[in-house]
Amino acid sequence: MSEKTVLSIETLTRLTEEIFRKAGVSPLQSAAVARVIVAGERDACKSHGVYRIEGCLRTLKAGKVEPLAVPELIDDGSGVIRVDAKGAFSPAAFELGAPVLAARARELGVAALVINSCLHFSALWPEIEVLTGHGLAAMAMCPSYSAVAPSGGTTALLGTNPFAFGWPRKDTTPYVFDFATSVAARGEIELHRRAGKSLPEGWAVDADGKPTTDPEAALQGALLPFGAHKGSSISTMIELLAAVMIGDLTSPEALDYLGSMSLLPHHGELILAFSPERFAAGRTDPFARAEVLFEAISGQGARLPSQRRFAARKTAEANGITLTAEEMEMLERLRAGGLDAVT
Ligand code: NDP
Ligand code: PYC
Repeated sequence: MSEKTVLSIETLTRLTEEIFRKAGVSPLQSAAVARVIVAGERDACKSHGVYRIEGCLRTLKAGKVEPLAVPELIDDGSGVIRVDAKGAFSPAAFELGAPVLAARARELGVAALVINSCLHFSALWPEIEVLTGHGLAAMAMCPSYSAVAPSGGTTALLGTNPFAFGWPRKDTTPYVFDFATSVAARGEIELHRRAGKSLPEGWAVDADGKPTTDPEAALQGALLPFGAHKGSSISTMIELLAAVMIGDLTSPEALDYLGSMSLLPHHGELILAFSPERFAAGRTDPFARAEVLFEAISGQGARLPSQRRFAARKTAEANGITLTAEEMEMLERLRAGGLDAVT
């Protein structure tokens, strides 16, 4: 069994930030990116934790992300707030727009944050939790790049297009789900390949459109949408709302721009925030009624989404984050070598 290393959340955050700064990324961008990556590792979301650092640096080396760009807020006082990420990583753009989005949603009842022109590599739940932290319900979605065949098709066209939702709860963690609209995120397939593990049946087809459980063949072929035509339709909706509607790249266009799925995708994101009190307008208490629903779900023995994640967070906060010898070797290699260490 390989040796494990335990790092505190603060130490891993500092190390991740240092890797990005040494690679030429601005302090603003490095700090925001490190917060999101370490949140993924802390919450045991391995497909969007430290494993993503190398892909970010590879994309930087290929000149497909702007390391020094400063995101710009464009706010005309309406319900649509915009942040132009100017080709940089998405987390700093979100951090700039989120307080304005929250204030506007409380003022108007509903508001949207559009992020344009960003490199997007992260999970969406960190953003959702910022908004539930303001007592708001929230949704977030974005395209990625063509990796998923539409239901009934055989060739990669749609992105793995994540969709996330959150509902605030008093005195406990929020209700949050966040999933790819493919059966699994592409990051999961890459982790299976690295670990030499087969995929479960029904996740992917090979380059000839035939079902496969070989992760390498799946990466050359296409993933499948979750729930057949249902996931395929939700994924198409995300292409329409979070790419076409906001004037940004769709998944096929993002792949054309990059030329390779070994890099991370450039496109936009759409985040919606709702004030439950404003929508309920005093008819009922939306928070109390939501609790009745959550209790009925848990009462059947079903678990709420994000419960696994919140449990992992508790453990990491108490005991630190455990990394494998391979993960530590990768972090040290990138810290020492910067962009030269990336192939
Ligand atoms: P999973 O299938 O692992 O999990 C999806 C969600 O379902 C989580 O909220 C999870 O909660 C919940 N869940 C899992 N099992 C159960 C269960 N038995 N009962 C109730 N809830 C459950 O995620 P994916 O592989 O689809 O996606 C992983 C991540 O990848 C997401 O965070 C997504 O944002 C990200 N992603 C990002 C992309 C991008 O372009 N930026 C593209 C695609 C994906 P829990 O965590 O507690 O298990
Ligand atoms: O895991 O599918 C994925 C993914 C694509 C871009 C970022 N994550």
